[in-house]
Amino acid sequence: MQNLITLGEFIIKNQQDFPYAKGQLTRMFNAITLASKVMNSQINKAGLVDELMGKVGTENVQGEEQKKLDVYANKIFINALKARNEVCGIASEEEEETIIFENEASVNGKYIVLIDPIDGSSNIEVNVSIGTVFAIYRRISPVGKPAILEDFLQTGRQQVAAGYVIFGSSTMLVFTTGNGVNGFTYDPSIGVFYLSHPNIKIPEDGNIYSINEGNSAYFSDDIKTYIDYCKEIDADTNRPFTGRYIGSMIADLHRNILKGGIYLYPDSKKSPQGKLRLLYECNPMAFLIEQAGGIATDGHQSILDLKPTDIHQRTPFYAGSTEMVKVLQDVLTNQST
Ligand code: P6P
Repeated sequence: MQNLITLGEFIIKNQQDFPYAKGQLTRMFNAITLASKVMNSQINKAGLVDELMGKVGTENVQGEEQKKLDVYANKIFINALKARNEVCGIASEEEEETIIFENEASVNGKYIVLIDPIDGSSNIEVNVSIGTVFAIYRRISPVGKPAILEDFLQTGRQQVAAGYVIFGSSTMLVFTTGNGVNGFTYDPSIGVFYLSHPNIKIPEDGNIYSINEGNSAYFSDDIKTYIDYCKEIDADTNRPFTGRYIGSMIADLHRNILKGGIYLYPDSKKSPQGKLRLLYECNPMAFLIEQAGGIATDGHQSILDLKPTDIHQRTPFYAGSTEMVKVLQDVLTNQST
């Protein structure tokens, strides 16, 4: 077992990575880890608690069926963050509009948080890993007044911290503050996150490709060409690659970050802008992947350089090991592979 460094000790030891925060990072991560602990205990028994399983019978702004756990998680994370005065506003996949905290303490908060409370919620009923994704920005509007929409529409390059919590065979928090990526595994017996994956680096190359090939009929010829490339026999380039796709972006990306690989959710006839949301799925994951030494692109530029215009906008998303993404980029710019 790694030498036992707790998340709290790690943040204090690395406080210099977050120079503007006198303990504010700690308090925001305390909110996120507290909510994660509550979610961990609920997810582990979701099959036993009718209030947590199944559909709510409503749709979110995306027109997607909301699962009871989506709505529950949204409430837990928002309440935990609201209780910390550092946060002046939140944007959530489950909320059509931004949530602006107008109480006196919160309008002095310097940070906003964008969150997908439960990514992969369709997997809840079948016991497959799901997760929470979050991005933290410093507000650009003046402190002392309520946050404004522009605070939420910054490019991903402006993130001060980002991460995900994966609820799988174990519960892990993986995050970056712009100085590398570190993973913490939760020990529920004592309620502590321990540093288990220090300084995560994604392998430069890999042989796992993750895409929903069931959508192939809708894909562009370039994406079909790349999928064919993944399946060709070529020992020099370790092909055919292995197909791995479980329909939870966080779980698919977590595996590919640790083992090497590429995750693709392209634009297609079925999803003209792609499916994944830029602000609270792609930007935080792109920040982590670039910090871990990989590439995250919309096919033309880094995800982190895309200028948002809407809090729920979607983007094509290709991310993972540098060498694998470069081959895809060659295909997308119609160079030979
Ligand atoms: P499809 C889950 O709904 C999600 O947003 C990602 O977590 C996942 O990778 C993707 O959608 C799955 O979408 O169209 O392949 O079922």
